[in-house]
Amino acid sequence: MLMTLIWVFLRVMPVWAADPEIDRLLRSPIGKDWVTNGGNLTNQRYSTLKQINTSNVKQLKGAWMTRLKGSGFDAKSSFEASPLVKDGIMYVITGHDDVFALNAKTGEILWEYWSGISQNRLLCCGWANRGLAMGEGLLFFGQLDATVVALDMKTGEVVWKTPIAQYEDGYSITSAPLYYDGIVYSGISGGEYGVRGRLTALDAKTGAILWRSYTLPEPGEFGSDTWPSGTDHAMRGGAPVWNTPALDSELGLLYFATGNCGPNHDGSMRAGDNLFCASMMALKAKTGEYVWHFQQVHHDIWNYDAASPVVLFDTVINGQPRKGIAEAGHTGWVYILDRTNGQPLIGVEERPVPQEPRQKTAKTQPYPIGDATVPQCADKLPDYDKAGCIFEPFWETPVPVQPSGDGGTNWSPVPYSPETGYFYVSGTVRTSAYWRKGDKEFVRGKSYGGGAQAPPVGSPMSGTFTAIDSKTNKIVWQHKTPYRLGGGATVTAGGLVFRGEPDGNFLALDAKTGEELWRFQTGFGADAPPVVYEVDGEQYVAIATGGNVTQGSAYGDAVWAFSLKGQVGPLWPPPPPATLAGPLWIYSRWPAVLMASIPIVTGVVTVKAGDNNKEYTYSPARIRIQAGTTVTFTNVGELNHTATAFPKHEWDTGDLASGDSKAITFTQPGIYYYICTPHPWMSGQIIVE
Ligand SMILES: [Cu+2]
Repeated sequence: MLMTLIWVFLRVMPVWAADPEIDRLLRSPIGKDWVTNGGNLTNQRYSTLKQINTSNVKQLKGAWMTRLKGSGFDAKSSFEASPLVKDGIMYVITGHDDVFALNAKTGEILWEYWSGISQNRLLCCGWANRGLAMGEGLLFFGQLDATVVALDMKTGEVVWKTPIAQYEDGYSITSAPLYYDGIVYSGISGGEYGVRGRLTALDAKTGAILWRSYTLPEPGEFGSDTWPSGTDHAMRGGAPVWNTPALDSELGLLYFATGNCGPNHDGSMRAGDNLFCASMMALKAKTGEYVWHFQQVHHDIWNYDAASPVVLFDTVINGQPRKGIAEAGHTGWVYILDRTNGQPLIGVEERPVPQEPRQKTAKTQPYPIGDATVPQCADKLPDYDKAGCIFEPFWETPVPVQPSGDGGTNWSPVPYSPETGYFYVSGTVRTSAYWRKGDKEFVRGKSYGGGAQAPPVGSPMSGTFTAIDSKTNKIVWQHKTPYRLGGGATVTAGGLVFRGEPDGNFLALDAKTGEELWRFQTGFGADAPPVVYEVDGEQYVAIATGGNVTQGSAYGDAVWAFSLKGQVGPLWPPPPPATLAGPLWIYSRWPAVLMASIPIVTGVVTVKAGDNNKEYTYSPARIRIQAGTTVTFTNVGELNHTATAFPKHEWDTGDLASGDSKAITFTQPGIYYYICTPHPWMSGQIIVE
């Protein structure tokens, strides 16, 4: 009798949820609030707000711009986060894992959390954090020290911290977590350090680890026959998860994509397809149990990892309603599958590919039916015998291949509009020369690349922005962009696609036609995915502008919000990123990079900042003087500037307001570089003889 009563009670009791309001918002179309990285559980980044639309977007201006106190304002950091907004408060995390709460209407800083994270990190690709999650009054995020942290949303106080892996072994977290129904789901990074990829589920209230689901099988587990038997290569084979998962609450499935195999460019010791590298995966959301996988690249040696967040969408194909999932890869293709079972929705063909027996290359590779968003063959270059197309293998002689492992779609989120049925894909056009570098022992916590890829010096780098029809996987329209695109985009019911550019511009396009409707200079590399929200009846569009190491764009520490009533005008353009590859330009935003191309002037003892209407310049930028000479620095620009010796700080003009001057006498012979502290991409040189 008692048993029956309990059974009846359980049957009629509604399902208990720890945060029913957030769960409901996560399952609903995106409205006033933006409560998770991808907007809701689908990662669609489609906002239903339409106060700002194709007819009035030209009036859009800055509502506010807030600088985040220098957090992540340096050459090693990228600002990749989508701000979250709930009840008029914005939460944003920088590349240094520092979190700020802002008044979403005014930009005023309400509280701040400084991670204090140590500067000695094993990181392949710079300092980055792709965002936050929220639920149960807490904000969740991963840190570069492989720790998941929960802060009190009201105060920014730490509620719990859980290390989910050893950072000393090369693990870090760069992806935004996902919160749903009492669970925080976090990925892991470190594919360049011989890590074992995993998805970790934590109890949102306590931070306790509920389960780990590994993306690399142990001997005997499903998929282990795709690695050489009797070896432990799979245990350090990479397949990290560095994007936010999506979740289908009806199917009870969690989805994500995995990174490259390790070692990245040496497949000689890991014969087989190497599951589950470079794959889309589905797990049971409650238990982490494997449900299905789809591998985009077998036995990857090109760094073609699946890095962009998966997108869930519903569609009708041949008259049948279908539940879709899509992911845009480094390969340049969009992979469109049925999310109930991982089978292709439109079609993927396994085709034979060129072979290199020493690399143990896979015999065939998946070719999705449809169009690629970037060119898939390299141009013939003078110093190389070969020009490789996608899946061209290599050994120890460098072979240029396109797309490169830094090409196609990287971490950039891809929005989907249910109105147009299009995906909006950011792409990078870039060739890499690949080579394997001898046999290399695995050492825990050390780089485990097995070779390298580098863009041939002087080879062009650019971008594409493409609307792909979800029903055909074909290009509807495409923009060729002067710079590599990396920030991703967001689409609205107002018929607009918003996206940034690494030269600082923030753009609104017509979602149907691709026509550019609006453009605004933010003053910093605009390489983060925008978000859309509403406070007190007014719609805003916001973007973090802090540049990106991979795009080589100007760094910053700013968040911009735009509205139709906004009054804040554009800033001066920062220096644009390089469009040709060069040895120092690759991952560097070092100020001395372009110095060699600037003429050296003698007989001049006055240096002007902001001369000739070029705000972010010194002129002349390079002078040669005798020891004992006094040089006068004058600010003839509009903004405050400094001239500060770099990197040793031997001398400094301090802040010069417009019209101010400062004289400095140089007694010690030497070669001095200097930068402007508030605008560190401004640089000059003084040669003292
Ligand atoms: Cu300046």
